[in-house]
Amino acid sequence: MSNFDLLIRNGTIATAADTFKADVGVKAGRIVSLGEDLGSGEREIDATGKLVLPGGVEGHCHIEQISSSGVMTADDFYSGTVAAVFGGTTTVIPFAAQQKGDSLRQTVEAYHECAGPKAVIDYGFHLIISDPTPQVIGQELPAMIKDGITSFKVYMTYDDLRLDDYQMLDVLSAARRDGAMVMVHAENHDMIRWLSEKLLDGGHWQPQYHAVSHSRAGEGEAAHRAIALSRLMDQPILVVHVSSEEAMDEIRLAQNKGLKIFAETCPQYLFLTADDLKRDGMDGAMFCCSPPPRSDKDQEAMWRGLANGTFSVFSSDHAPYRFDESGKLAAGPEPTFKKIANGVPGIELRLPLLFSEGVGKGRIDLNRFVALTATNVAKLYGLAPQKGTIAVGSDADIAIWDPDLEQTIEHAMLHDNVGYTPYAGIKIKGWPTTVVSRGRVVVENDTLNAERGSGQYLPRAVSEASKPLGRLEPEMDPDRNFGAELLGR
Ligand code: DUC
Ligand code: ZN
Ligand code: ZN
Repeated sequence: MSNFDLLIRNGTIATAADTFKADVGVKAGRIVSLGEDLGSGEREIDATGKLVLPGGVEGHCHIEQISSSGVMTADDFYSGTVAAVFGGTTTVIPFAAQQKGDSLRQTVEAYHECAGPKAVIDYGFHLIISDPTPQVIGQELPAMIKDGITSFKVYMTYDDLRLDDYQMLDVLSAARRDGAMVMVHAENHDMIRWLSEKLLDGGHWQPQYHAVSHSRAGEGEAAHRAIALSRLMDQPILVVHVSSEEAMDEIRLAQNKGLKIFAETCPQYLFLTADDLKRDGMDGAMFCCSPPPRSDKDQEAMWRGLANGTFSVFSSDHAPYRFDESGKLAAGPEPTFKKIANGVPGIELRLPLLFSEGVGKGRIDLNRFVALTATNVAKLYGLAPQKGTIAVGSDADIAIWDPDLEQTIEHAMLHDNVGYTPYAGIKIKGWPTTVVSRGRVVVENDTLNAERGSGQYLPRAVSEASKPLGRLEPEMDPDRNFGAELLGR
């Protein structure tokens, strides 16, 4: 009689803290034992020479989402989660995006209907708040947080999504009341609008001008402003998809002052530059995302921020649009840069790219890799310790890596529905060849063994990270001022 449903033997385990040799015993979908000579399993995997890592937790991806200009992503919850799991990710937290006028419950129910029958790995949702009415802030948001949607994204730009500073304060105050994490897309809307109009007036409509219109100064300014709003409300934020040294420096400065400002960067800011948007004809559209890829110097800064802890998480911001009339070119064969659907795919390559160029080239160590791609994501978004680590009691979500497998990236090796990858031609070393989700061996020998709809929905807890510092500005301090009223207590 076997002790375990699954036993992974002889591998090298890495968590966010340690690297050690041990066997992993799995029963009823959870890790129940770590140790030497653990006995036998119904199913055994020999991981000699392999790395046994927590499955990745993807904290920023857009799946089966209609963009604010009405374009549907190429990936639905089946292809999106299949692509994720082949790249070593076992949990995704995509967005349920509120359209103006919709209630948050309506919004989330619609995404449940899409995800439930299709997802092959476990998933939660962040909300995107585009319409923070008093009803949304006062009733709907607290109810959603209690239901386990404990994080939401707000935008400082995009015509149909952006919140002004007053609305941002309303959202931060609601987050403070119930302990939710606020993710901020930080770019200065009017700087983008002004630059775009001037560029278009001058006949500069091609994809490359997208990068010009989304300036570093505008990203840095918005990051600074978001931090000031967070400081006034004493409510942590997470600045998503940081692309520029300027924005990163603002974040580092705030962190050095002891503020709870978290930050994320993404593969497009390590591997692409604004020059990619200058490729022939409309090809540059394949690299248009916001914020845009920038310079070699900014790339180096992002690597520095990953190594020194400025960034807590590394996400793909997978926003998949095909390079055709269903996606990037929905507005016509030669749209102006303003009309190109924003976003790049990356859900499957997120981990292999960072592993190869980060761990493989000595820029970050293996434990930091695990922290950035799994453990910190789970902690920030209320999924720890169920997800994001290898520990007794955690879900058996495990990626077994061949650290020596060398490949040159091409789209044919990927499982998304996008038809291209911006990372084609890059040589990488290391790939997760066997992937386990809640104890099920879902990927092995390049084959998927998971039914549509077998992923489970994850209601999430309120995270420690989203709790206020308790360090109130004098203006907000109840003992000295009107703080009790201002903070709604
Ligand atoms: N920018 C976003 O803010 N979201 C999706 C993709 C993108 O490029
Ligand atoms: Zn964004
Ligand atoms: Zn995004």
